[in-house]
Amino acid sequence: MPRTFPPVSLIGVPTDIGAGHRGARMGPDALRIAGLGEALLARGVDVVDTGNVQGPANPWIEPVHGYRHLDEVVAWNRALMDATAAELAKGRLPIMLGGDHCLAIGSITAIARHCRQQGKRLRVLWLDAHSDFNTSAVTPSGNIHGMPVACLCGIGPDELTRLGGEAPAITPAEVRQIGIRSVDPEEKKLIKDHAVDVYDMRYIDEVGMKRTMETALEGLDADTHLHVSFDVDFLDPSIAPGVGTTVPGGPNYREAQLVMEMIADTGRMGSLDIVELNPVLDRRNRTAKLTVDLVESLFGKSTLMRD
Ligand SMILES: [Mn+2]
Repeated sequence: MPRTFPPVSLIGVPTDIGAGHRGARMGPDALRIAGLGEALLARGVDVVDTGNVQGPANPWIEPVHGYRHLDEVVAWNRALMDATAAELAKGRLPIMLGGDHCLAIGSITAIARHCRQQGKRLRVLWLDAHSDFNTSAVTPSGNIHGMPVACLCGIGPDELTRLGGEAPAITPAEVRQIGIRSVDPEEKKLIKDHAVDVYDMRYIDEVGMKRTMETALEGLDADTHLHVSFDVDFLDPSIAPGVGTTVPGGPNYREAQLVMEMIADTGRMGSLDIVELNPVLDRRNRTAKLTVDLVESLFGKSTLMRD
Protein backbone atom coordinates (compact mmCIF):
# COMPACT_ATOMS: atom_id res chain seq x y z
CA MET A 1 0.00 0.00 0.00
CA PRO A 2 1.51 3.38 -0.93
CA ARG A 3 2.40 5.42 2.13
CA THR A 4 1.19 9.00 2.35
CA PHE A 5 3.33 11.78 3.75
CA PRO A 6 2.25 15.09 5.25
CA PRO A 7 2.69 18.19 3.10
CA VAL A 8 6.28 19.43 3.06
CA SER A 9 7.69 22.94 3.44
CA LEU A 10 11.24 23.59 2.27
CA ILE A 11 13.02 26.24 4.35
CA GLY A 12 16.36 27.48 2.99
CA VAL A 13 18.95 28.49 5.58
CA PRO A 14 21.81 29.95 3.49
CA THR A 15 24.50 30.40 6.10
CA ASP A 16 27.89 29.03 7.14
CA ILE A 17 27.92 31.18 10.27
CA GLY A 18 28.83 28.25 12.56
CA ALA A 19 31.25 26.44 10.25
CA GLY A 20 35.01 26.32 9.84
CA HIS A 21 34.80 26.65 6.05
CA ARG A 22 32.70 29.04 4.01
CA GLY A 23 30.40 27.66 1.31
CA ALA A 24 27.54 25.90 3.14
CA ARG A 25 25.60 29.14 2.58
CA MET A 26 25.23 27.89 -1.02
CA GLY A 27 23.75 24.58 0.13
CA PRO A 28 20.05 25.48 -0.21
CA ASP A 29 20.37 26.44 -3.87
CA ALA A 30 22.56 23.41 -4.66
CA LEU A 31 19.80 21.18 -3.26
CA ARG A 32 17.15 23.06 -5.24
CA ILE A 33 19.21 22.79 -8.43
CA ALA A 34 19.71 19.06 -7.77
CA GLY A 35 15.91 18.81 -7.91
CA LEU A 36 14.88 18.20 -4.31
CA GLY A 37 11.45 19.80 -4.64
CA GLU A 38 10.71 18.12 -7.98
CA ALA A 39 11.79 14.72 -6.64
CA LEU A 40 9.30 14.99 -3.77
CA LEU A 41 6.54 16.19 -6.10
CA ALA A 42 7.22 13.15 -8.28
CA ARG A 43 6.62 10.98 -5.22
CA GLY A 44 3.20 12.54 -4.79
CA VAL A 45 4.24 14.75 -1.89
CA ASP A 46 2.68 18.22 -1.60
CA VAL A 47 5.74 20.55 -1.53
CA VAL A 48 5.99 24.30 -1.00
CA ASP A 49 9.33 26.11 -1.11
CA THR A 50 9.04 28.90 1.45
CA GLY A 51 12.29 30.50 0.22
CA ASN A 52 15.19 31.41 2.46
CA VAL A 53 15.35 32.53 6.07
CA GLN A 54 17.32 35.79 6.34
CA GLY A 55 20.19 36.53 8.69
CA PRO A 56 23.39 38.48 9.12
CA ALA A 57 26.44 38.11 6.88
CA ASN A 58 29.35 35.96 8.01
CA PRO A 59 31.94 38.35 9.51
CA TRP A 60 34.60 35.58 9.41
CA ILE A 61 36.37 36.61 12.60
CA GLU A 62 38.14 34.80 15.47
CA PRO A 63 36.30 33.44 18.52
CA VAL A 64 35.27 35.85 21.27
CA HIS A 65 35.07 34.30 24.76
CA GLY A 66 35.24 30.85 23.16
CA TYR A 67 32.48 31.32 20.55
CA ARG A 68 32.80 32.29 16.94
CA HIS A 69 30.07 34.60 15.58
CA LEU A 70 27.78 34.01 18.57
CA ASP A 71 25.48 37.01 17.95
CA GLU A 72 25.07 36.08 14.29
CA VAL A 73 24.46 32.41 15.15
CA VAL A 74 21.72 33.51 17.57
CA ALA A 75 20.10 35.73 14.91
CA TRP A 76 20.04 32.96 12.29
CA ASN A 77 18.69 30.41 14.73
CA ARG A 78 15.99 32.73 16.06
CA ALA A 79 14.79 33.35 12.50
CA LEU A 80 14.83 29.64 11.71
CA MET A 81 13.08 28.73 14.97
CA ASP A 82 10.21 31.07 14.04
CA ALA A 83 10.04 29.79 10.45
CA THR A 84 10.04 26.15 11.62
CA ALA A 85 7.35 26.80 14.22
CA ALA A 86 5.15 28.50 11.60
CA GLU A 87 5.29 25.48 9.25
CA LEU A 88 4.70 22.97 12.08
CA ALA A 89 1.67 24.97 13.20
CA LYS A 90 0.21 24.50 9.71
CA GLY A 91 0.59 20.73 10.04
CA ARG A 92 3.42 20.67 7.51
CA LEU A 93 6.69 18.71 7.60
CA PRO A 94 9.55 21.23 7.51
CA ILE A 95 12.75 20.34 5.64
CA MET A 96 15.63 22.64 6.52
CA LEU A 97 17.98 23.16 3.60
CA GLY A 98 21.28 24.10 5.26
CA GLY A 99 23.43 25.71 5.94
CA ASP A 100 25.81 24.50 8.60
CA HIS A 101 24.75 22.28 11.51
CA CYS A 102 24.40 25.11 14.05
CA LEU A 103 20.96 25.66 12.50
CA ALA A 104 19.71 22.52 14.26
CA ILE A 105 19.59 24.59 17.45
CA GLY A 106 16.80 26.72 15.96
CA SER A 107 14.95 23.97 14.15
CA ILE A 108 14.99 21.46 17.01
CA THR A 109 14.13 24.09 19.64
CA ALA A 110 10.96 24.81 17.64
CA ILE A 111 10.24 21.12 17.10
CA ALA A 112 10.69 20.27 20.79
CA ARG A 113 8.33 23.07 21.78
CA HIS A 114 5.78 21.88 19.20
CA CYS A 115 5.99 18.36 20.66
CA ARG A 116 5.42 19.64 24.20
CA GLN A 117 2.38 21.62 23.03
CA GLN A 118 0.97 18.62 21.15
CA GLY A 119 1.75 16.13 23.93
CA LYS A 120 4.02 14.20 21.58
CA ARG A 121 7.21 12.41 22.40
CA LEU A 122 10.31 13.48 20.47
CA ARG A 123 13.02 11.28 19.02
CA VAL A 124 16.01 12.97 17.36
CA LEU A 125 18.02 10.84 14.97
CA TRP A 126 21.40 12.52 14.49
CA LEU A 127 23.14 11.20 11.37
CA ASP A 128 26.67 12.61 11.48
CA ALA A 129 30.39 11.82 11.51
CA HIS A 130 30.60 14.02 14.62
CA SER A 131 28.74 14.12 17.92
CA ASP A 132 28.45 17.93 17.90
CA PHE A 133 28.54 17.85 21.71
CA ASN A 134 31.33 20.37 22.16
CA THR A 135 31.40 23.32 24.52
CA SER A 136 33.47 26.49 24.33
CA ALA A 137 35.69 25.04 27.05
CA VAL A 138 36.72 22.02 24.99
CA THR A 139 36.75 23.26 21.39
CA PRO A 140 39.70 25.37 20.31
CA SER A 141 38.00 26.54 17.11
CA GLY A 142 34.90 28.00 18.76
CA ASN A 143 32.87 26.97 15.68
CA ILE A 144 29.31 26.56 16.89
CA HIS A 145 28.42 23.86 14.30
CA GLY A 146 30.30 21.51 16.68
CA MET A 147 28.03 22.42 19.61
CA PRO A 148 24.33 22.09 18.67
CA VAL A 149 23.57 18.87 20.57
CA ALA A 150 25.21 20.21 23.73
CA CYS A 151 23.32 23.53 23.37
CA LEU A 152 19.99 21.75 22.85
CA CYS A 153 20.68 19.67 25.97
CA GLY A 154 21.24 22.86 27.95
CA ILE A 155 25.02 23.05 27.84
CA GLY A 156 26.28 26.24 26.22
CA PRO A 157 25.68 29.98 26.19
CA ASP A 158 22.30 31.14 27.54
CA GLU A 159 21.48 32.87 24.26
CA LEU A 160 21.44 29.46 22.54
CA THR A 161 20.32 27.08 25.30
CA ARG A 162 17.35 29.39 26.04
CA LEU A 163 16.51 30.27 22.47
CA GLY A 164 12.95 28.98 22.96
CA GLY A 165 12.62 30.42 26.47
CA GLU A 166 12.95 27.18 28.41
CA ALA A 167 16.14 25.16 28.84
CA PRO A 168 17.02 22.51 28.05
CA ALA A 169 15.08 22.15 24.80
CA ILE A 170 15.65 18.38 24.78
CA THR A 171 17.29 15.70 26.91
CA PRO A 172 20.10 13.38 25.80
CA ALA A 173 17.65 10.47 26.23
CA GLU A 174 15.70 11.74 23.21
CA VAL A 175 18.76 11.57 20.93
CA ARG A 176 20.24 8.68 18.93
CA GLN A 177 23.47 9.36 17.05
CA ILE A 178 24.45 7.20 14.08
CA GLY A 179 27.68 7.07 12.07
CA ILE A 180 29.89 8.85 14.57
CA ARG A 181 33.64 8.52 13.95
CA SER A 182 35.23 11.78 15.06
CA VAL A 183 34.90 12.91 18.67
CA ASP A 184 37.29 15.30 20.45
CA PRO A 185 38.96 13.87 23.59
CA GLU A 186 37.14 16.15 26.06
CA GLU A 187 33.91 15.75 24.12
CA LYS A 188 34.09 11.98 24.70
CA LYS A 189 33.90 12.59 28.42
CA LEU A 190 30.89 14.90 28.06
CA ILE A 191 29.08 12.32 25.93
CA LYS A 192 29.72 9.67 28.54
CA ASP A 193 28.71 11.93 31.46
CA HIS A 194 25.44 12.81 29.74
CA ALA A 195 24.80 9.26 28.51
CA VAL A 196 24.20 10.24 24.89
CA ASP A 197 23.12 7.17 22.90
CA VAL A 198 25.87 6.93 20.26
CA TYR A 199 26.10 4.23 17.59
CA ASP A 200 29.59 4.82 16.26
CA MET A 201 31.13 3.24 13.18
CA ARG A 202 32.70 0.47 15.22
CA TYR A 203 29.25 -0.47 16.55
CA ILE A 204 27.86 -0.42 13.00
CA ASP A 205 30.78 -2.57 11.76
CA GLU A 206 30.20 -5.08 14.54
CA VAL A 207 26.42 -5.47 14.46
CA GLY A 208 25.53 -4.15 10.98
CA MET A 209 23.43 -1.19 9.90
CA LYS A 210 20.11 -3.05 10.01
CA ARG A 211 20.39 -3.99 13.68
CA THR A 212 21.81 -0.54 14.51
CA MET A 213 18.79 1.18 13.01
CA GLU A 214 16.33 -1.23 14.62
CA THR A 215 17.84 -0.34 17.99
CA ALA A 216 17.93 3.41 17.33
CA LEU A 217 14.31 3.42 16.14
CA GLU A 218 13.01 1.17 18.92
CA GLY A 219 10.01 2.41 20.87
CA LEU A 220 8.60 4.83 18.30
CA ASP A 221 4.82 4.93 18.49
CA ALA A 222 1.91 6.91 17.03
CA ASP A 223 2.61 9.69 19.53
CA THR A 224 6.27 10.09 18.57
CA HIS A 225 7.58 12.89 16.36
CA LEU A 226 10.77 11.69 14.67
CA HIS A 227 13.18 14.44 13.71
CA VAL A 228 16.08 13.51 11.43
CA SER A 229 19.14 15.77 11.54
CA PHE A 230 21.15 14.67 8.52
CA ASP A 231 24.68 16.05 8.34
CA VAL A 232 25.93 15.13 4.88
CA ASP A 233 29.36 14.33 6.36
CA PHE A 234 27.64 11.24 7.84
CA LEU A 235 28.29 9.66 4.43
CA ASP A 236 31.65 8.26 3.40
CA PRO A 237 33.62 11.04 1.65
CA SER A 238 34.22 8.76 -1.35
CA ILE A 239 30.55 9.20 -2.25
CA ALA A 240 29.96 12.62 -0.64
CA PRO A 241 32.98 14.90 -1.12
CA GLY A 242 31.02 18.16 -0.86
CA VAL A 243 31.37 18.81 2.88
CA GLY A 244 33.81 20.87 4.93
CA THR A 245 34.73 18.24 7.50
CA THR A 246 35.16 14.92 5.72
CA VAL A 247 36.04 11.92 7.90
CA PRO A 248 36.92 8.62 6.21
CA GLY A 249 35.14 5.40 7.11
CA GLY A 250 31.51 6.46 6.89
CA PRO A 251 28.46 4.54 5.66
CA ASN A 252 28.58 3.53 2.01
CA TYR A 253 25.79 4.06 -0.52
CA ARG A 254 23.85 0.91 0.30
CA GLU A 255 24.12 1.42 4.06
CA ALA A 256 22.94 5.02 3.70
CA GLN A 257 19.97 3.89 1.58
CA LEU A 258 19.06 1.30 4.20
CA VAL A 259 19.12 3.98 6.91
CA MET A 260 16.74 6.18 4.92
CA GLU A 261 14.43 3.33 3.93
CA MET A 262 14.17 2.12 7.53
CA ILE A 263 13.31 5.65 8.67
CA ALA A 264 10.62 5.83 5.95
CA ASP A 265 9.23 2.47 7.11
CA THR A 266 8.51 3.90 10.58
CA GLY A 267 6.10 6.45 9.07
CA ARG A 268 6.99 8.79 11.93
CA MET A 269 9.31 11.38 10.39
CA GLY A 270 7.91 14.80 11.15
CA SER A 271 10.84 17.06 10.25
CA LEU A 272 14.27 16.95 8.63
CA ASP A 273 17.49 19.00 8.64
CA ILE A 274 19.87 18.63 5.69
CA VAL A 275 23.11 20.33 6.67
CA GLU A 276 26.77 20.94 5.88
CA LEU A 277 26.50 20.47 2.13
CA ASN A 278 29.28 22.73 0.77
CA PRO A 279 29.01 23.23 -3.02
CA VAL A 280 32.42 24.93 -3.10
CA LEU A 281 34.00 21.59 -2.19
CA ASP A 282 31.68 19.43 -4.29
CA ARG A 283 32.22 18.00 -7.77
CA ARG A 284 29.56 18.93 -10.32
CA ASN A 285 26.87 18.98 -7.59
CA ARG A 286 27.38 15.25 -7.03
CA THR A 287 26.88 15.37 -3.25
CA ALA A 288 23.68 17.41 -3.61
CA LYS A 289 22.33 14.89 -6.15
CA LEU A 290 23.18 12.00 -3.83
CA THR A 291 21.41 13.83 -1.01
CA VAL A 292 18.28 14.20 -3.16
CA ASP A 293 18.48 10.48 -3.95
CA LEU A 294 18.62 9.68 -0.22
CA VAL A 295 15.76 12.06 0.59
CA GLU A 296 13.63 10.22 -1.98
CA SER A 297 14.26 7.07 0.05
CA LEU A 298 13.27 8.92 3.22
CA PHE A 299 9.96 9.53 1.43
CA GLY A 300 9.39 5.92 0.64
CA LYS A 301 11.16 5.29 -2.66
CA SER A 302 12.37 1.69 -2.72
CA THR A 303 13.18 -0.91 -5.33
CA LEU A 304 10.20 -3.16 -4.64
CA MET A 305 6.96 -2.96 -2.68
CA ARG A 306 7.73 -4.11 0.82
CA ASP A 307 4.87 -4.35 3.30
MN1 LIG B 1 27.16 17.87 12.40
